[in-house]
Formats: sequence, structure tokens, C-alpha cells
Amino acid sequence: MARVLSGIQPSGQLTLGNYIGAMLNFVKLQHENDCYFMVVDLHAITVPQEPEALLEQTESVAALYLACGIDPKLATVFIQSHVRAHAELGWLLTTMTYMGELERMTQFKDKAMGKDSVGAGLFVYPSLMAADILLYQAGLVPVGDDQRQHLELTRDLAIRMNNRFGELFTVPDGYIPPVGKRVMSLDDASKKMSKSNPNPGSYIALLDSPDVLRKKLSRAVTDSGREVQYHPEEKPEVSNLISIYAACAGVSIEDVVRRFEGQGYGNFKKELADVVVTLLEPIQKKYRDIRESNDLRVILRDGAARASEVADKTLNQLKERMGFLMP
Ligand code: AQP
Repeated sequence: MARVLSGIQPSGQLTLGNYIGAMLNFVKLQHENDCYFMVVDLHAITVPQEPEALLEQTESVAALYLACGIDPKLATVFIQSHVRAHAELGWLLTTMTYMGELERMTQFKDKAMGKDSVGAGLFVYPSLMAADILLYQAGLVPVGDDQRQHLELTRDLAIRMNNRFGELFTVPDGYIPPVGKRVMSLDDASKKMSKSNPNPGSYIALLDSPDVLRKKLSRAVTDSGREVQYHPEEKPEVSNLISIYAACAGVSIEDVVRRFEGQGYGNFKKELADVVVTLLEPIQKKYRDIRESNDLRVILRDGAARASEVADKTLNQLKERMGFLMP
């Protein structure tokens, strides 16, 4: 049984990219592992958030965790800011992270590009992410392909801290899904599907209505060809849609290609929409039930208490070793 930790930012409406790249794995992993899944609100504020939107999205992400199948009896579900040790270890690790390491992070470069001013939090975000993982001694971190570089830095920091202050942190491994590890944007297959993209047509939100889902998928960019073939380099748009189909229907890429042999894009997109609607409709119903009940607050309070116990233990051990005067 491995200790597993992961989180999603409440920085917008969760997308099919978050579901395929992260949540599907969370649900699978919870049955055989000791899992901690959090809503990383401290990460979300590394780019400006309206307070009302942050509040709503935080609760929405937590409810979607449950609606997508995370069972609070099997996994600990909590809000990052409810466990104060995250911010504290984040700071301790920031002091041990080199500027050069942070400057190499491609996600920082992408998110900072074209902005006049960027908060320092966006720059040091990978140290906070390392703290999230190391606090729980997590051995396995299910993330999408885009987080590979941050995870590598977390491993480096764990090793650096262990060398400097004695063996304490587990060095984590990533768990990256084989299919749909990077779901791409519907309007530009060179960019990943992102919930903070200003164009809602670029992503499938998990809470989009069936009509909106069908419209977005019918408008998804394809090429001028006609064949439903999987060639990520030559046909990135169609290949992305094939991957989405495979992940949502739980079949292989080859199965999808075989099924649509000799058929045009129109029919493929229509069936893709059916598959996505069939997947999301029950999730949306469960989501509405959860939002209407009072259970969520109780689950999150219990989760934070369980998580704090583990996190505080690690943090206190480290602080003692670093030479902090303990109360
Ligand atoms: N397009 C994607 N394909 C596969 N996996 C993805 N993930 C996100 N987008 C895709 C995975 O979802 C988890 C949570 O991500 P996050 O919300 O913490 O941050 P992110 O990776 O920056 O996701 P977004 O949607 O792009 O958010 P914004 O727009 O706010 O930056 C991670 O495991 C991630 O790999």
C-alpha cells in the first residue's frame, strides 16, 4: 500500500483534462492505497482570483472530487489552506530551492508570458507543491504529464533535505496515465486543455450542459483531411479527439481508430459527444446532490483533521532538525 497525494487548483471550472489526467487515476488508486486528495487553493492564488469565485470554485472542486467517485471513507479529502503546515513547509523549502531551478520551470514561463507583472508566488509555486507532497511522505503522485518537471524538482528537494538534515522525506514517484496524459485544447492542439483559458470553447468543463458539450465538440478544430487516424505529429487535433474518446469510453486508441475506419470527422465528433455526455451526465447529477446537502463541509473538516495529524508530525520533525526552538 503506497501513500498517494495529489491536488487540483480551484482556478476555474474543472475540465476533461483534469478528469482524464488526474481524477480518473485518483479514483482508481484509492482502492489499494492510502490516498490524500486536496483542493489546492493556496496554489490558485498564484494568479489573481476574485474572492467570490475562489470560494465557489473551491467548494465546487471538492464536490466534483466526490461526484467523480472519490470516496471519503477510502481517501482523505481536504482543502490545502485548512492544513497550515503546507504554507509553513512551503516557506522552509523555498529557502532551500535555487533560483536557477525555478527559472527553468516551463509552467512558470508559460503562465508569466505576456504579463506586465507577475506575483512572486507564481515563481516559488513549485516549492509549495514539493511541500504538499513531502508533508505526507507520499510515495506516489498521480499527475498529468504537464507536472513532470515540478515533480522532478520535488524529488531533488527531498534528496537535498535528506542529505542536509538526515533521512526524513520519502522521495516520490510520479504516476502518469498512459492514455490522455496530456489532453490538448479544442481550439489549438499545441496547447494543453486548461481551465483558466479565457476561451471556454477551448475546453470541456465537467459541468457543461449536454447542449454546450455537443456544440463545443462539433466546433473542435480538425484538419482538412477526412480520415480518423491517430498521428499526434501529423494530425494533432484529430489524435487529441481520439485520445479523449478512448479515455472517456475506457477503450484503446486502436479500438477507436478501428471503429471509425472509413468514416468522416462529422460522425466521429457526433459519437465522441455521445460518449462524453454519457460519462458526464451522472457525474453532474451526483454533483448537484452533493452541493445541495450539508455533507461536504463535514467531510472536509474530518479530512483536514486527518491530514493535519500526518502533516504536523513531518513538519515538527523537520523543524527540530533544522534547529528551530520548538514550543
Ligand atoms: N490538459 C490536461 N491533460 C492532462 N492532465 C491535466 N491536468 C490539468 N490539465 C490537464 C492535470 O490536472 C491536475 C490538476 O491540475 P491543476 O488544476 O492543479 O493545475 P494545472 O495543471 O495548471 O491545470 P489547468 O487546468 O491548466 O489549470 P490552470 O488553467 O489554472 O493552470 C494535474 O495533475 C494536472 O497534471
